[in-house]
Amino acid sequence: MRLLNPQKLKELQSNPSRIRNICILAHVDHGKTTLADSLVATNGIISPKMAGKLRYMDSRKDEQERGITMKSSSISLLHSKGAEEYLVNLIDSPGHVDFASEVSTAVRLCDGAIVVVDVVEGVCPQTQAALKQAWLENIRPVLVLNKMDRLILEVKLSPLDAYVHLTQILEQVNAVMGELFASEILARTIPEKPQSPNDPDKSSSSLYDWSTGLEDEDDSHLYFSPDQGNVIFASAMDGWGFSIEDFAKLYAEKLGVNEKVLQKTLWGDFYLHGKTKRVMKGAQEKAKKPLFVQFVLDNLWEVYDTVVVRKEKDKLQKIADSLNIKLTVRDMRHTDSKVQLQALCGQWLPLAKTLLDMVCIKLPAPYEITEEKAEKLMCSATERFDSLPSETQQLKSVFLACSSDEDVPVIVYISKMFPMERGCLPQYRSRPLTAAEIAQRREQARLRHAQRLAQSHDVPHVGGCGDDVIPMPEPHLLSHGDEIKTEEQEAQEQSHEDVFIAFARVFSGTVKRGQELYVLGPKHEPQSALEKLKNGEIIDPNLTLKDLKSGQHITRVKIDQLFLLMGRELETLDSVPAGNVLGIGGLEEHVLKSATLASTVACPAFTEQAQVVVPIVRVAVEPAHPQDMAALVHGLRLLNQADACVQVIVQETGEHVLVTAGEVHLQRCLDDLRERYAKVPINVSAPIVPFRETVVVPPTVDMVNEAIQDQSIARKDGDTENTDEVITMCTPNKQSTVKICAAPLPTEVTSLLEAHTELLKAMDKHLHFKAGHQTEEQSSQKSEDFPSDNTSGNQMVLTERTLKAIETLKERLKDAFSAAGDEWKGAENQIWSVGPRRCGPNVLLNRVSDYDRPAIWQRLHGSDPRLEYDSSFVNGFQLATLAGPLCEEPIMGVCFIVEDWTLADKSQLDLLSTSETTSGSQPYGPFSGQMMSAVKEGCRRAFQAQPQRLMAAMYTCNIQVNAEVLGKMYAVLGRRHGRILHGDIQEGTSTFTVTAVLPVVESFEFAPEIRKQTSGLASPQLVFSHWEVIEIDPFWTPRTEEEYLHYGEKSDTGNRARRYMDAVRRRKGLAVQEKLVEFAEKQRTLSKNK
Ligand SMILES: Nc1nc2c(ncn2[C@@H]2O[C@H](COP(=O)(O)OP(=O)(O)OP(=O)(O)O)[C@@H](O)[C@H]2O)c(=O)[nH]1
Ligand SMILES: [Mg+2]
Repeated sequence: MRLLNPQKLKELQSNPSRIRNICILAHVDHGKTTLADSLVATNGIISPKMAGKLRYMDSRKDEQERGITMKSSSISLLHSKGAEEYLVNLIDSPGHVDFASEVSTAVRLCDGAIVVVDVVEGVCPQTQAALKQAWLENIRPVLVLNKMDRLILEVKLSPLDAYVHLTQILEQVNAVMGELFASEILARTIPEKPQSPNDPDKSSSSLYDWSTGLEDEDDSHLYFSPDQGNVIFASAMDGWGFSIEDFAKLYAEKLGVNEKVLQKTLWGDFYLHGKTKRVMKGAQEKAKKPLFVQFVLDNLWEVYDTVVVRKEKDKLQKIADSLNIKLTVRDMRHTDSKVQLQALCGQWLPLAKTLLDMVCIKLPAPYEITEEKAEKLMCSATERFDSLPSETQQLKSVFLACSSDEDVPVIVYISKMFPMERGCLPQYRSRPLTAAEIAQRREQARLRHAQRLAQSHDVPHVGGCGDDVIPMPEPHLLSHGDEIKTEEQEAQEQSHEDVFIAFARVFSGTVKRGQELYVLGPKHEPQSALEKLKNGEIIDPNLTLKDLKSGQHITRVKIDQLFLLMGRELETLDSVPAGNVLGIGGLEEHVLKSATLASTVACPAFTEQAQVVVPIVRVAVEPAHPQDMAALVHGLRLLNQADACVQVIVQETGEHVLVTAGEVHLQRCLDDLRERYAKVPINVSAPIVPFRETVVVPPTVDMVNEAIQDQSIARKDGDTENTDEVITMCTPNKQSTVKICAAPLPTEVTSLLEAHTELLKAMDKHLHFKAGHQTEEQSSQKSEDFPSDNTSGNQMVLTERTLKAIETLKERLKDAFSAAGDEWKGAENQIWSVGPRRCGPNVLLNRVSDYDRPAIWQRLHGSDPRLEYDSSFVNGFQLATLAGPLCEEPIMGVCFIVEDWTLADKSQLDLLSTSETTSGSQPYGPFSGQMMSAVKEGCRRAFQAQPQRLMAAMYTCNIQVNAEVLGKMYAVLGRRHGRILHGDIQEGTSTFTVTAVLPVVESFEFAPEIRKQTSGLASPQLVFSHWEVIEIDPFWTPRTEEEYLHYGEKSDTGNRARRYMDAVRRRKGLAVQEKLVEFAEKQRTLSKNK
């Protein structure tokens, strides 16, 4: 029974106040999909009896098998709240960190979220991540405290203990919200008067009192609290859930207390005074039962005790009667007591109704989109909204209006493309035949039968004549029959083919079939597009994505298929008004992963979805049979389109590399590739894990913790050339000399740079942009670097906030440098460049006494002749940091200090270059190139002159284990070079929550192993956390007596860093120093000995 009929759907869709777009967010396994089942069951799509078991939204086979959700999917539900009807577009999202990008795609389309927390596990890393994502997208959350049944049956808490436990969990969730709020306020607070950089009193910004901003802001609306009506206590599996309101209503009558009062006091430190029957404060102090325990939890515990533990059926009947609930005879007879419990609680405290009611009341409708959110969608955080062209700025009001009128611009955002078997599309689905069609088919069948009969009569007669003529059926019949067959076959084949459906939301206007819209790619910029259009350029309607040249981001498309998303199915629609989530077909050729559809090119591309996971696990793939290469390439293309997080890279070597978020994600990608997209067997390389290279201060103890007497021993022996730390490099034509040395950057500086990559990128882009656009005159006029006035028009694109962030970063770097020691003082003003890619965690420091070059904070200006080659110098440094000498992995945390840079006279240089060109022989190539390679080589050698180390990417993981298997878990972690950061026992249980770090390179098969070792009790979530130095010199071999004693002559167990390094070098085809045969012995031939 479907409650949604097309007419009603249309009505609801065009009334934004009756639409709610929501998603369910939580840590993995906290019960999102189970909860979604309950909601889906209210619409009769699945039977209420199956709700919680079916996990309807997990439509993929592997999702069902593994029991985890891997993609976000949407379903439209009808909900009646009293007389009002609502259309709820519900998106179920995955909780596993590997699929965090799917959460981003879901959150982008929603206005509200249901955050689910397992009350036994509490707030977990992904809960925090989900709350943060919701926060960043400005969507309002409500909270479901799920799995309450586990507190009763599994952990066996008393109602009072459970109450205390629940308050703690609420506190944890609210702490996360508070933190988000505080960080937002701190980032938003700008010092009252933006200071111009020439302000002598510059340092006062660091004295700004941050706390004032926090105190002024009202944050009470932000927190979850049952008395605010935004918290539900539930057991999704048993199908019940309630809010404080439900019980307040119930008891207001019974106790004769005002309902409003009860609503405010049923949760919290209140108790009922026995004699006066009045609600009093201070339950804890007076050791009284809080109201919540007395009236809510006690009852629940009692029901579970009676029905599930003691299984007293007659008492169950009594409870049912007292609650006015009818239990069917069938339920009562059932041997599984959970069935009776579900029947009872499902009627007593209906989860779906309570939750959907709350969604309709507490979560905003699409037209309530805030101005802040609209700006956030249209303009990235580092740029100023008012730097957008005025046509674009005007569109903000269109977002806010959420109107579906004919004359407003159409704006649709596509957050991902998802695959669907063609056969599942409504137009291919077999539908029940109408009576007329059945009659027609019957008639056709009768005709065919009659003809066949007639022929069979004819055949013997013809044959009897001895004629060779073979009876042929009527020509038109034959062709008709054949046609049917081939058509059917084709349809069969086609039905297994995948088509891509865009997962989208209409933000303004109405999309209709047949309408023509612009497809704006993620890099589209309205400014340049508008200019081009004004210059008479038109966009060819036949263009598709693959025809686009660089700099082009727009195609045009005629909308052909619109769908209502119904979980595993789609329903065809003719038009969709603003505020709705929908599916759009036929855009494969136009959209790669995400895009904006609009009726005007003034619409900006929506800002990128927050990427929360760092894709870190790579593999190289190749077809098992070389002739399948084309199929693999095609498959990779489809996979890339279908998955927001996956990256497909073709390396220079021709290798196809897949970059994925983690092991589970990788596995899913490979399965998809094999079975769905490429449909050919493929070979997969061992996972490729990135490393970083760095230098450290010379160690003082050796591998067996003995003090090193002679520092030169610690260095590579025999390498006399490298003992000098300052490297002098000359360009091949001897016109320029640089002196460079390397040193480890203070850790604080490295982490600051690492944390502000985006900011550095924005700054670099801005400075380059400005440098490129400014005339000599302008640049000499303006000495300030980031003018905070808006006089320079559209060139001034960085927001106040970004400017302030840059200022803050500089201040913090200054602090970090001065804390690191005297030799670093003032280094922030000597930063020549950061790298690699002009935004990385390495610094090029200008300590050339006579080269007065502005630091990165400012635009390049001055008259030094060396400035001409400055960019070559910087590029040399960028190249050097991109691939280090150990195994060509990027460098991290290294400071390259340039001590000296001399350049021959300009006249001499000019002379040289002209003589080179005239004579036609350029022995060393252009000078800028020479400069670049000299710097690159200098950096590399300076790096090698220091004690070098590899850095490994580290995962953190939270593991919840029972005390009994704790030892085994430690053993597994130890074997994989992991470390425990801290471990806590959870109150009232024997469960330990352990936080550990573990190198990514050692993490493969970690989850299955730990599950095996702990008999399935622990299942870790691995999240990339940071880079860590591996404390072993990759070139180390035993040198001292003790080391020989401890590690043996070959030290084949000791050097982990060497092993990693060699593996990388081997993979990259670099030379590896190793002996294939060591201590060779002549082998005996066994057979001769017999
Ligand atoms: N005891 C109990 N178990 C529950 C409850 N809700 C869900 N579960 C169980 O928890 C497990 C995970 O449930 P799912 O609904 O798949 O969890 P999920 O949050 O969708 O998981 P992902 O999508 O993989 O992140 C299943 O085995 C459910 O049966 C509940 O209220 N009580
Ligand atoms: Mg799920």
